[in-house]
Amino acid sequence: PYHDPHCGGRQVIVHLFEWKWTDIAAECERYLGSKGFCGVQVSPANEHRVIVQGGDRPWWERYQPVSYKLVSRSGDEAQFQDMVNRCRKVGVRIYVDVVLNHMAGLGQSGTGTAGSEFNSDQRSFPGVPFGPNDFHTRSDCPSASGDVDNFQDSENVRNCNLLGLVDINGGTDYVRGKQADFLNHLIDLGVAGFRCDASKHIWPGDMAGIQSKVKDLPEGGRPFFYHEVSDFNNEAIQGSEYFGEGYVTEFRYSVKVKDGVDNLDQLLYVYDQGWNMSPSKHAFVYVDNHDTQRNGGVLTYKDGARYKRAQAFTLAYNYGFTRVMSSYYFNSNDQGPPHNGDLSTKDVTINADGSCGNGWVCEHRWKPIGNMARFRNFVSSTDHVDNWNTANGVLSFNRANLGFFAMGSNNFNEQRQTGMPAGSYCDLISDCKIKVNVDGGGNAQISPADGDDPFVAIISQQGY
Ligand code: LAG
Ligand code: CA
Repeated sequence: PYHDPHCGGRQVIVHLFEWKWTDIAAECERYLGSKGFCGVQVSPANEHRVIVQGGDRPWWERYQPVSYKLVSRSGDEAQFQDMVNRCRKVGVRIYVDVVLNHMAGLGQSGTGTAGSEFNSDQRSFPGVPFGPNDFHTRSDCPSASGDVDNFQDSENVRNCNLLGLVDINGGTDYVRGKQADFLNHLIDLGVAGFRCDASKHIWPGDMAGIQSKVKDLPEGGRPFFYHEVSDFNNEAIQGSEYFGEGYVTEFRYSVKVKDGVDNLDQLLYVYDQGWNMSPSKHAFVYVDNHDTQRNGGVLTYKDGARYKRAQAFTLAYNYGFTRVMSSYYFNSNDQGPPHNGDLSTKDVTINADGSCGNGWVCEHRWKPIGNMARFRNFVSSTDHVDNWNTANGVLSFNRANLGFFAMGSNNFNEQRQTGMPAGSYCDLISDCKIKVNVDGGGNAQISPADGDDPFVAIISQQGY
């Protein structure tokens, strides 16, 4: 019931990490709408701590909520509303990262981004309001330190303080009501769903209790929910515990796809049931996210061509619901978004060649990534992958007779079976700079428009 993203059949969400609401609105209008993106995952929209260290504001201050007022580093409520409206006009929905497991860290007090006071040690958050009764107590948590420190014990994982962040008790009607009010307010403003932060640390029954108080969207249907749960088959908590509550992030996919980009035959097994990976209909998949791109073990924008291969393949293949990461350049893990002298976030600027400036990477504008959204939208009505071929280091396959995709590590020129009806098709990767001619037997000569981007993608959609 929580699996419809409500974006008219579109299939790709982009995480515009740390972008301001004004920039997201502009990006919907100038790029995302026309490229066929379903929606944008936005950084937490609610009031959070302000943390200044070494002349910078780390990105992670937004994972320390102070209240559910919609004033954050990305903008205020009026700007948020304007973003939702403008994106929606071009067919793009907003999905909000909601932090429901905890409030700010222990030992902290002061004023949040909306001016609300707070004191974590006293469990005092008058901006909600939450008080001591709304948090797990020392006796709820079996760990010696009070922190989450034993992932083999679900009481420890769910009742203790994650990273010292004071842990909300989602077991009461009051707390569930306050959190549902927050989500319902966002629905009133026109959002289509939620990325739920740290769901592993929230009892599935509490999550279900909150979600049952969340209303349908005004146009009908349940909001789209996807839950952040990392599961590598070695802890007490399994992603499958949350299947009833929405999609679940599939961290194992990011590892599998990294292994596959340099070993193309491995890619066929990227959904590895031997690893107990989630079935496609429950799996929320991505090459990297804002945490894993800092923690290592996955491909990121820093990997260049290999990253493009992993991301283009992910969008072409038939596994899961896909999210694309869009980053800013960083050297240290704590480094916040590009900022002005007063530490406010810099605007996203667009260069003449379509890339971004001011320190923003904009992976979603890289051609083999952004131009694959249309491909995934069109082929999603089939679950088939046919004519898998990895000869000469070039992977190609088709999705029934709807689309054909090929990629290599270098420029290539290959004769391939495309599975497509005879015709002349636009190469999506190059914005139709070249055509691919398929003969009556489904065969075509395949060569990228630009050897620096060794990909070809075609679809049998009218007009392409
Ligand atoms: C998440 N998903 O389940 C977020 O994706 C992840 O980015 C969040 O951690 C985490 N859960 C909690 O919402 C991030 C940073 C942490 C940071 C935390 C709170 O990765 O490093 O912790 O946000 O700001 C920071 C300090 C810790 C400290 C804590 C409390 O790094 O050392 O203990 O604050 O003061
Ligand atoms: Ca918890």
